[in-house]
Amino acid sequence: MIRLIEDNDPIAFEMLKLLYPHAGHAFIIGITGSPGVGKSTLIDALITQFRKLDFKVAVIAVDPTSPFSGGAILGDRLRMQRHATDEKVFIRSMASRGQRGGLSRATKDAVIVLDAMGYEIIIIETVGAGQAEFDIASLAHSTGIVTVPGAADGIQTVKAGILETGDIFIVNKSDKPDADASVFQLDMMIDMRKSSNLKVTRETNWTPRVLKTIAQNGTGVKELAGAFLSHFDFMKENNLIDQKRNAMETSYFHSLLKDLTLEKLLLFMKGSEDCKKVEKKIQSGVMNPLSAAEFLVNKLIIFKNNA
Ligand SMILES: Nc1nc2c(ncn2[C@@H]2O[C@H](COP(=O)(O)OP(=O)(O)O)[C@@H](O)[C@H]2O)c(=O)[nH]1
Ligand SMILES: [Mg+2]
Repeated sequence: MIRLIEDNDPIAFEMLKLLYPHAGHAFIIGITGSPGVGKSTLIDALITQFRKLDFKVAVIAVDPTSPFSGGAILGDRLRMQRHATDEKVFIRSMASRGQRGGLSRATKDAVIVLDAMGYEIIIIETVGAGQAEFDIASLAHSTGIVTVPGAADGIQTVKAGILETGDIFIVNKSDKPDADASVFQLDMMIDMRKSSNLKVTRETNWTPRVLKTIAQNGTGVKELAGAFLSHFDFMKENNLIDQKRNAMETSYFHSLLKDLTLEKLLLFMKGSEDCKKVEKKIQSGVMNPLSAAEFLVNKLIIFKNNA
């Protein structure tokens, strides 16, 4: 199914419609942060913790840089290789290449498939910074932001406006110097947000937690798994799951609307007599491509007036 989704196969769309009613039970965790901070290593360790609690776990590693770097996807998979024989663990990489509707929609499609298959925890790994079109908060119930010791990364995180989307902050590689300083700095920033009356997180009064980990040897990962589960419990206890679900599904609906509108309208326009006429005018030099495109799109105002 995920292969069909990646290929934009029309069968995927039909199958997703059938699968959708069976989804909606999983706890979806987003793990984001700059390349190299240890997200994949951390997720590998998280899988171990969640498996101890007998959860079925799926991971989608989304790396938009992979079509260029090539090695990133393989690296992610290698780092989680020890779970390869566990039939209650599923790990898949998805690339942005070929995704008409952007990575958010393809990832959501894949989440629906895994959710319907009964995976209880679905982890999405994504490179955080500067991905405007990939809004992890609209895909996950709980978002973990991974940083490493050192002021530079901390400041960069805040600059990117990521602080607001984080439910749990992780200072990984805390075997390196200055981990406590980074924890302190993040705690302070969260406090500042709270006292300055800005929303700490989007829709809750959940106070984000800051945790230290060493992903390589699993230090602090049990606590991290616990923190994610307690955030989920917090959402359930405060009736925030429905609210979150509504936001997630509306966002998905909007990305579908965008895709389908573009797809169908483009098909319609390209097949129209007007389009053929205009193409001829471009070829004979009577009309330039810019005015031609504008002319055709302006014709759509007919729809607007009828609505
Ligand atoms: N010293 C140290 N290195 C780590 C730790 N966690 C991960 N790494 C290393 O950091 C590098 C990048 O890790 P990776 O999980 O691929 O990072 P990602 O790009 O965020 O997914 C790898 O060489 C890891 O072995 C840690 O806690 N301490
Ligand atoms: Mg990775």
